[in-house]
Amino acid sequence: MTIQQIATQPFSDQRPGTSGLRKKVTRFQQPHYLENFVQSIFDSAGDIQGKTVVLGGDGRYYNQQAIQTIIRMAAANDIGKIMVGRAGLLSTPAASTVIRKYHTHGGIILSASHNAGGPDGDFGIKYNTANGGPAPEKITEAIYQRSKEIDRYLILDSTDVPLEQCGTHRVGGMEVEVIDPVADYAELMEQLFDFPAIRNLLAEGFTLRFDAMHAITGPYAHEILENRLGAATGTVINGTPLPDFGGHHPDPNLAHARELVEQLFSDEGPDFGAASDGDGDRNMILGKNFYVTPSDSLAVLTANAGRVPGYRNGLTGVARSMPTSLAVDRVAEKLGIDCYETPTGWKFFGNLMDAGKVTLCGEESFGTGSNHIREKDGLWAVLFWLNILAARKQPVAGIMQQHWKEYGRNFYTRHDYEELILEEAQGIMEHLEQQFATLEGRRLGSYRVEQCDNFSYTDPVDGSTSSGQGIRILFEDGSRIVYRLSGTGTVGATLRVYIESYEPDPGKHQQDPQHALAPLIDIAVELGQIDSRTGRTAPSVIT
Ligand code: VG1
Ligand code: CO
Repeated sequence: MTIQQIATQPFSDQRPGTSGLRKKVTRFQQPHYLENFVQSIFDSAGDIQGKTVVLGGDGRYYNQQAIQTIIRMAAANDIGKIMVGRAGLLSTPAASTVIRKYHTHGGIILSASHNAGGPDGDFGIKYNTANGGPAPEKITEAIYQRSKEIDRYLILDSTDVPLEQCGTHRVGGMEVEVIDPVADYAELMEQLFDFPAIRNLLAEGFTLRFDAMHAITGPYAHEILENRLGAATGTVINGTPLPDFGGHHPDPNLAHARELVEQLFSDEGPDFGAASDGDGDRNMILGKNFYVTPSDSLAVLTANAGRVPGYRNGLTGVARSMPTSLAVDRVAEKLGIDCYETPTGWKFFGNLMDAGKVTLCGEESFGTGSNHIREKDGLWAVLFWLNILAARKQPVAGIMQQHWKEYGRNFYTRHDYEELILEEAQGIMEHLEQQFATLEGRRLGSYRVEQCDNFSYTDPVDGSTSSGQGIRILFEDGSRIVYRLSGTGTVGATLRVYIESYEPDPGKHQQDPQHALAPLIDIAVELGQIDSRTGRTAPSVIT
């Protein structure tokens, strides 16, 4: 086995987005494309010689080939040991768990999360640091800079490593340990949650359905929900990971997890439903005939954390991404703890958690998590809810209604316009910024604009600043409209419009959010000139 030094030329499009580098599979299949990016990671990840690195992915198309290539490159770059999930699989939260538990130097996660898979779908790769979290912008930017000047990569001339069974192998001077992808994660979950109480709840006849969407959480959910908690066989649907996710988007929302939603909204449906995404870090929570908005979910978890063993000693603080609704802010205020507002993307929560400033955090995009790891965590959120349900013995809808009664309701919706022409989408953002000066103080319908800005964040721990994180139109009554361009798409541009208003009156809490927010939605479309600039008369996805 010899180390080969392969001459290469830079690609200009390897800047990581909200969560790693995401491109079409066909782009990644171009000669040297994957290798250039992996070498750029190794060149930017500090002193990796002799260190241990975790490796795994969500099982999507190209996962297998990429894993073998990365193993050969790791060996050629003098990495000491690779810990890889069996069959090359590791959910994003499980990868974070393993990095932390075994104190590794970092990890490489192969996933394009909720994006479609298969030969014509998307692929992705991301680097996590020793705290188990996504590399901060300082490092992703260094990787990008390196990718622009790279002229060689190192790879070992070796055969594929068998990954189907746990065990250890040698590749050149490097050790490869194939680990059970579920065990460490399941053990951590047992430490955090009251498994006996959840087991009792299920034994009493409480029923649930978990949709793994043919993605990575299937094996995790079978083990935790069915084997360890005793949920009936068949609780987990679409539980076998497939390279193309069965042709669907592994995106747990009302649009893409339709089968599950139909079950929960039928008379003979289960009491509780949940789904997770491609790489297992997102969650959707459903009750009988009831959908829990992700921002509300974060607020409920925060308000009820005292009922869960892992959080019984209190929360140091909470954090939410800027577009996430302010529902959790109200709970934090009542609890007397700090609430931080960060830009979109989990990498911004890492410093706050490492510094002990926050315990729970979340995003409106079906992401919730805590300082147990440094990624958002889909099954963790499901178990948190089950623990609350076991403790409170009330239906999901009842818990939510009571929450709104106590704190008021933040009506919330996100409208996505997908696959827009990039220039048109940028034009909307520029047009909005140009209106800032004339908007402040102006009356729009029954709302008065108090402030507009493009959100900028200074990390309270390391002082780094991230600007241009989304346009905010803030109204005097606390309502908000936020506009952002997505950083995870691979085709054209996706415009996300987030709309929120606060309703203290319980008599008005039963409205449909699309109805309650209708006047603000109209204002959002008008201010952005969305119709005329894009030719779209409706969003592609509403969540
Ligand atoms: C989206 C979400 C963001 C999330 C990110 C990664 O990013 O809005 O909240 O952190 O996806 O999640 P964007 O830039 O497209 O809005 V995942 O589960 O795709 O890793
Ligand atoms: Co994901």
